[in-house]
Formats: sequence, structure tokens, C-alpha cells
Amino acid sequence: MVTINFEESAKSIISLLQQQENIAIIIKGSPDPDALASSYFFWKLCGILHVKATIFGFMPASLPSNKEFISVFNIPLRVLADIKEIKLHNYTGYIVCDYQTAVLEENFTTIPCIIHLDHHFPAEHDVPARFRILTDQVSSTSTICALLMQHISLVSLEDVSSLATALYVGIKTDSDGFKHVGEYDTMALDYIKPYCNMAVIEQIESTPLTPQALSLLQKAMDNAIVYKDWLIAGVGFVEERYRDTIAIIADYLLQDNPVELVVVYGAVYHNNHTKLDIDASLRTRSENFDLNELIKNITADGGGRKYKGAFQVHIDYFVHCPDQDKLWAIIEITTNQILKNQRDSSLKIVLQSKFKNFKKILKHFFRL
Ligand SMILES: [Mn+2]
Repeated sequence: MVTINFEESAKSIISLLQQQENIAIIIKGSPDPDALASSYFFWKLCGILHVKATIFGFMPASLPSNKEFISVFNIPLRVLADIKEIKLHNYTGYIVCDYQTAVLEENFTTIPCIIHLDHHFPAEHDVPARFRILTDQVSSTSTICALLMQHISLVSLEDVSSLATALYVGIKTDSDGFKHVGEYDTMALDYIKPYCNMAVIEQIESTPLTPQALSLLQKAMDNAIVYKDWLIAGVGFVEERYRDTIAIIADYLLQDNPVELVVVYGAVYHNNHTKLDIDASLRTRSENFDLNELIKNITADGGGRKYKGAFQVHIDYFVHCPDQDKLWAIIEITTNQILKNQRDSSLKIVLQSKFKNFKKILKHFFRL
């Protein structure tokens, strides 16, 4: 294990933030508890340091529990349709948490990235960042934030408690209920646990699924097939605002079935039914299963990391199909067949990923 000096890191972060006037905290991916908690951490930190900060996202939270998360912590998330809507020249720098790269846009001359944190292995191409921790030695970005927080005096106990509680939910979500915690995650949890408000956590976690999600879950269970040790379930057509439900159902099905891999997919309409995607979520309990490799065999539009992955296939042309039932039948037999073919060649994937683990060099780096 490569040792990360969180005390030095906390000092660097404080001094970098103190040089800033106005920071944009950018949630590049889906506003899940990990991305929200780590962005909220920096927003609070900026407040304490009297640095102006705004949290931006580009997808509204679609899961009821994520909406509840935003509301209980009062997270001032500004959801915009596109990154171009941020007047970046008004900001002295930006922060990206919980995303593999800090690139805002291709060929976009932009303000400097001040801080970039993520729990994935570094991407090949990225913009420079004044401070960066990218390591897969942690299960979540919230883990990194909690370990930094340990070395920062936050003054108000109320702030400590709400940050600890938010980060706890972030770690719990990304480690699949603490199933995949490592040494750093345990350290982070040991530190934040005494400050956590368990009643708030209970409130977030007990947010019920919407009736729409329950009906998709029912469809998934009706349509599920088991091929060898894979479970594959198509849920039919899904409205865009319920897209995240596909991932939740994949989580549910993996919990309840002793299979190696769960794939849940649906056909999702976008832009007032002018665009159509096949949207799939993959879950595995096997650490050595290279979901990224599997997904790249199917399409370039998607990716995976340990235990989870997702892909999209664009089929806009088919929005004109006059028969929805036939269209779904074709999507279903085709997708099921593609996945079955992948299962038949998956021994190769497992062997390749074992080899990759040997080659992987764990590292973190700072660019100052
Ligand atoms: Mn995360």
C-alpha cells in the first residue's frame, strides 16, 4: 500500500483554497452520495475559509434517496443543462470530486483546476491540477475527504457532524454497504463514526422507492433469465427521469441472487422522445471481474470499475418504429444474445484482468 500523507495534503489544500476568491465545485457525473458528500465537504471548507464557492451539477438527482440526501444536508446544488452555462471566467479555479478526469471540455481554454480527487486509477489524458489524489486504494472519494478532515479544524461541531454524516453515507454507498472497504476506508470510518447522526442516515436510507421504480423492479424479475452464472434482465421502455432506477435494480438483483454478474437494461427515451438509448447497468461481486473490458467488447460508450459498470447504445433511428412491442422484443433478444456471447468468452476477461492486477502500479501524485 502506498502511503498518502493526509496531514500534508490537508495543509496544501487549505493554502491553495486560501489563494482563491471564487471556486466552482463541479460534479461531472451523476450526483450520487459520494460525489455530493465530497463536493459538500469542499463547499463547507470554502465557507470556513471565506472563499466563495458554488456547487454545479449537470444531472438532477433522480433517486428519491439522493434527493433526500441533498435536502437533509441542504446542499446548494445548481443543476445546469450544460457546462457552457457556467460563466467560468467569474471563477478563480475549480474543484472536481469523484470523477476520473478533471477535463471540463475538449479544447476549452479554462480556469485552473485547483483540486481533483477520485477513487479510480488515473486516466491517460487529464488537465493539470494544483492538487490531485487519484487512487483506487480507497473505495470512495468521501474516504479521502474524511481523512483530510481529520487534519482540519472545522470549529463548529455542527459542521463536523453534518460532514461526517454525509461522508459516511458516501463511503457506505460506494463500498456497497461496507462490503468492499480497505485500510483507508476503515481509518476514515473510525474517525467519522463518533460524529455521525445515525437518525439522519436512517432517514436517507429509508426513503422509499418510487412506484415507478417498484414497477420496473417487478418487470426485471419477470423478464430475468439466468445464463450460466449471469443474470440478465431487460425492463422495457424507461422514461429518462427514471433512468437511475436501472442501476438500483441491478444492485437489488445482485444482493438477492447468487450469480457472478447481473446486467439490467432498458430502452430510455431522451429529448422528448427524439432520442433512444439502450441503457445497461452491470454489477458483479467478483473483484477480479474486469467489467471495463467486458463493456468495451460491447460498445465504446460505457465503462466499468471494480464491481460496477454501465453502457449505452444509441438507437435513435428506432424512435420511428410504429410498434413498441416488436421493437422491445428485438432489443431484448439482441441484447440477451450479445451478453450470452460475452459470457461464453468471459474466461478470457477474467484471465486478462488478473494479469492487469499484477501490472498495476498504485500511485498518487501531486502537480504543484
Ligand atoms: Mn464515488
